[in-house]
Amino acid sequence: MLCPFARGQGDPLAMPSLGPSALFLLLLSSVGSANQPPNFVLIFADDLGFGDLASYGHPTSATPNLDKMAASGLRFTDFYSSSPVCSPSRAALLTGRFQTRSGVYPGVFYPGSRGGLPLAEVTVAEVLKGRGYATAVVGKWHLGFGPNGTFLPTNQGFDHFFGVPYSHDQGPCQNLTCFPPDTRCFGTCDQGVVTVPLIWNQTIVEQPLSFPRLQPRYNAFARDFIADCARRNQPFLLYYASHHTHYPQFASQEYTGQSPRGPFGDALLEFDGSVGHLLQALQVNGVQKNTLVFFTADNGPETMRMSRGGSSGILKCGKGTTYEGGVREPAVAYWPGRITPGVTHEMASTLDILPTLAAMAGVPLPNVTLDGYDLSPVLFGSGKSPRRVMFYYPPSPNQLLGVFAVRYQKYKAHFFTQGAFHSGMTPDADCQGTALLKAHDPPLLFDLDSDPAENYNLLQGSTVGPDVLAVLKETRFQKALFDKQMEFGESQLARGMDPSLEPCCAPQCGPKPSCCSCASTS
Ligand code: CSN
Ligand code: MG
Repeated sequence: MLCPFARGQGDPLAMPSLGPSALFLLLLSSVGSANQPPNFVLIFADDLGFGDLASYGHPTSATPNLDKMAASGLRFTDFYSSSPVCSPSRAALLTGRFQTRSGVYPGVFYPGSRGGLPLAEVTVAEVLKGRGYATAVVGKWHLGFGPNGTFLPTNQGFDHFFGVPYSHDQGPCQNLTCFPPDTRCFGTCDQGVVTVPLIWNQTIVEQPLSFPRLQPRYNAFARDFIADCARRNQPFLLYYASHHTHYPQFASQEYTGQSPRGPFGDALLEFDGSVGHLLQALQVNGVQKNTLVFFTADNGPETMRMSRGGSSGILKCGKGTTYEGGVREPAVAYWPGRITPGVTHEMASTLDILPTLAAMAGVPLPNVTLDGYDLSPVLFGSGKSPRRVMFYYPPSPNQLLGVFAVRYQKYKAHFFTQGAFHSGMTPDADCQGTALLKAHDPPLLFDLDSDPAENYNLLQGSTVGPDVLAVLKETRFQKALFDKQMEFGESQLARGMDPSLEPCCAPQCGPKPSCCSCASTS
């Protein structure tokens, strides 16, 4: 039987239960490993906005564990994802390179996509394997499936994968996302493709998967992975890529109806609960003193879902746009005893994760062009962020236009703006899908420290001083320099789709896609 939790022979996560004396030995052994490189837990939320957490000002969100992390960790106010949509932002997180280099554009991967994150790209998991790390990803991959699962995480440096290869709305989801199961779920998601599979390493263990059952299974998998690594005294990278709070929102029985914020709040509460489970697993296994936990999200809120779609708070627009709401995200670095609690306004990005973890683990950087920096000075309070500039690509970047916007220190210049259907349904016309691509010459220029909402163009009005003109010149220079050196990799999304590549638990069955249905084997 194919069961991720089976503790049989040959199971990579097999673990005997530990008695008190074994636990004592385990604690001793972790004390004795002071020069062992740290463990890393990367927590990545999906479509979660800058204004969605209580610790970022939301009045009704219930996120006690994330708030605890924020209160006893380092909370970022100026942290950026590399893209306002999912696949490219994940590609950048894992490679430290803009999605344009790896070819993860335009848009996002679909179940039958031919392409994926190229195997030649070096992921943070592959980097850390160079120092003997155990690596696992739990949750949403969204960097391709491809022929025979070519692009699955197990071919990108991860020892284990337990999760979904793409977004959970990329398949028919009638009655799959709500509890109790016979209630009418909200939305039907994508029709005409296979139902969403749950995959363990390379094998489909359930199709369609039951979403209200999913989070408890993820929690158990993550706990077993942490326990197994702790027992073997092996450093680890756990990349926990939650489906929450992406549409369609779901939650297990424990969390359904528990939040004052409705289905979005329930999904967020369940996500927060899983963060609590992770922190507890670190504690129980005695590795919390040697583990950096880093939390952020892939892109801004999908306001087209209205009250189910999340909030960018004070920031403008959301998912799919290069306004702040599309890419600026909550982020917390948590390592009690090593990282001083506080708030930082230093600029940082998901692009910086790979260089930072590599430095902390003492492994060399891959021999490729990186777009990230080592954030150690920010995390450990020894200095300023090495990142002075951030570049903003739209979901469909091209070489002709280059980056849409540049942030230089506290200033942001928009050279192009465009709305997105994902950012619709708010009163701001600039965010809507009907707001067409617009070039700005001179660019729209904002001071994000005094005007984070991007309301007041510094170049509008009578008095434009020399300081502002100097900034204008600098942002133009930065854009030109960046666009000139950027090498676009071959587009993986332009390779198109082939329905026969969609994951199917019964490969020889017919007619597809409806025959691809198998009961749980876990
Ligand atoms: S995303 O959401 O994967 O979190 O970016 O589920 O951009 O066309 C985005 N898109 C399906 C999605 C499609 C998604 C798109
Ligand atoms: Mg997303």
